[in-house]
Amino acid sequence: MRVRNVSIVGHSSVGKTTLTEALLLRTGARERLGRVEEGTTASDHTEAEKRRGISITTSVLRAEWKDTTLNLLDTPGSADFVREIRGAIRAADASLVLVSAVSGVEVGTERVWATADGFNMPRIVAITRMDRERADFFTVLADVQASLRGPSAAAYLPVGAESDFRGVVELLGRRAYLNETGLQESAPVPEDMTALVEEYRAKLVESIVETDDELTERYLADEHIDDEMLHEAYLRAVHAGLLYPVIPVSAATLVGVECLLDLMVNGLRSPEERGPVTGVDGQKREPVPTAPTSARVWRTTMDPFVGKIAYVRVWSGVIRPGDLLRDTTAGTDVRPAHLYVLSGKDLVEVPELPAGTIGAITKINDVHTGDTLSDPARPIDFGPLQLPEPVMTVAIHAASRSDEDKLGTAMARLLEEDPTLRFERNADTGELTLSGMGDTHLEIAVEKLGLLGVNVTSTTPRIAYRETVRATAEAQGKHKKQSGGHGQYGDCWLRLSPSSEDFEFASEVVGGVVPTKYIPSIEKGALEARARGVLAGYPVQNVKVVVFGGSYHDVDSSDIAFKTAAGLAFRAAMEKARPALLEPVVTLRVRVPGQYTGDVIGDLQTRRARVQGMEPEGTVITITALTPLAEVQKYSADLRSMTGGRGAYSLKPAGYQEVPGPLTEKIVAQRRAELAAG
Ligand SMILES: Nc1nc2c(ncn2[C@@H]2O[C@H](COP(=O)(O)OP(=O)(O)OP(=O)(O)O)[C@@H](O)[C@H]2O)c(=O)[nH]1
Ligand SMILES: [Mg+2]
Repeated sequence: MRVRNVSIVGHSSVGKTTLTEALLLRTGARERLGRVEEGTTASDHTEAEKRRGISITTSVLRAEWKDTTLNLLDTPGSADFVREIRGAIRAADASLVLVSAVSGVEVGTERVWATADGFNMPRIVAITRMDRERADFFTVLADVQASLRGPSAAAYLPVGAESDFRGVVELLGRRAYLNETGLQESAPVPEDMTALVEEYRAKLVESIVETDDELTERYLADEHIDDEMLHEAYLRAVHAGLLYPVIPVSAATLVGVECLLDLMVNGLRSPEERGPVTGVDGQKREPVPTAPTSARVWRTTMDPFVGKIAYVRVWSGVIRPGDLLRDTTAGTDVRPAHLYVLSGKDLVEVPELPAGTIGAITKINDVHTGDTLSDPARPIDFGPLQLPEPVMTVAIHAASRSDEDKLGTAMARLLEEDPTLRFERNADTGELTLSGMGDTHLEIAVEKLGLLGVNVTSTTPRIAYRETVRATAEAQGKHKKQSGGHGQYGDCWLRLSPSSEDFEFASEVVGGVVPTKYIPSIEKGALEARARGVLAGYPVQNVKVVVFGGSYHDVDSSDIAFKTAAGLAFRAAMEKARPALLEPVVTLRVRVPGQYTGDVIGDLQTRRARVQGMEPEGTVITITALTPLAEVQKYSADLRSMTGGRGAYSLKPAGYQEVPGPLTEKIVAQRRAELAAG
């Protein structure tokens, strides 16, 4: 069985879905070229995708070309959907990386390239949109070779460019393939290109020779290398990921598409050629039907009709309906009922899923994204998918009581499907928050809740401010109620001072002015009081509390009286200790193409950020800045509009800093109004 499992990856909107559509049309899997703008592509089949004109999930599209089955995994481009991208790259055997002939290498290109490196993926680079104005194959080729690590070399050159892009020249064979009549026809190399072809063919030959010791020797000894030898070495190198061939295409005019199909079938490795896969414990599984069964679940989704669908890549053995499989990640057993191969939204039932296939299984509810399924007699675990930390958070508010009751279950379903979402109650603000990879990601999650019958709204989360003291101050707290009968009496003096610890408590009471047995109650009182600072009722941190005086009453003093007295003393002392408001700060790392540096830094300065460093890398630059969290809660959308979707960022908590005076007044006033309004 000849199969090629290929993930189609690249920056947002570079043209992955459109090229997939072109590949399907050229192979006859589709009769008409669907268009993203019209919502008629095979890949972007969900309502959310059609409405937004972007891919949100990875679709598997199936096609046949020259006796080979192609499983094309069309991935989303946006970093919001990193789980879909990484899962697909790992489930396939090679990657087709798209780079725009107009805008070149972008942040999204770099990201998928690094992921493909992480999984040692052989790859082809397609420079697409060659029919667009300002398309420039040679500049972008140089950009690819300068910015993306590894051995990329042009294997094809374009004939014409922009609206005149009408074919490609295959360099090794010195043959042109022109699409002047729609379908591709082979032709001699145009005369005006012969010098250019020889120049780039020589570069390609050099790249091929470098991958093969015997050829290197012949080359250095100036011995003749015949075309067949060269071609075999070329295919071996592409198979093994020692050479990344670059080809120009246009998904809109289909020029170069047939050559790309040939390159995928002849150049990329099959599941068998990929060789054994290794489990976390070092066990290996041969990619053959006779080996013990093993598979990985690379994505799961909830289908309104068939329920949960688990997308699997079968690494070894064969899965048949009713087989008993061990989910080694969850430690449970599953028995798949129905098996399918996929093409867009269509599930085609099949009698088995042998090693090397990408398919789907239903009726296995306890299985999650990233799980390994294997023969219970020979269990193996391939380990979880490494996923980045969320970068954006919203507060979630249920629309009604009944929505609130349903929220937990519905959210659990979302989290099961998508491990890059995080749902929690913020310990400081008490808000329910949902974190994810970006604003689009979170919007879609809220939409999905709606589809599950739970109406919620999302808002910018409250900031968990803190308070502290900047000076040392002392105060007395006296709690005295003695109006006949058993009274209450507690009296203590507290000193508050700044501390590098979160909270410190000590006693400097001498002479028993406050009996030792009440000291813990004083500490408790101080601890309780620090939960609501005097400025705006936020928790107090970095404070040292010392009890150094007081008095007691033999009968009326009690733990509760001293706890109350301590609370009074704490607040009174804090008022005098130059209280300050603290805000959470984050380390923000922004990656953008160099030309946006000025805009991004200018914008960061309006967000009270402190730039800490800039690291150029090829055409992209990483800016690191310490930034108040309050200023970057909606950064995902802002960065997208500043850079036309060409930037990415991550953020990590980095402690607290003092809020500037005027802003403190504003926040305190707002908070006091809220507290007053209850
Ligand atoms: N002229 C021209 N337009 C193209 C080409 N490829 C894609 N486009 C257009 O570019 C836009 C984005 O194309 P998509 O195929 O959705 O891009 P994508 O990479 O799948 O986008 P995401 O899935 O959102 O990352 C659409 O308007 C396409 O019509 C091409 O080769 N030539
Ligand atoms: Mg797409």
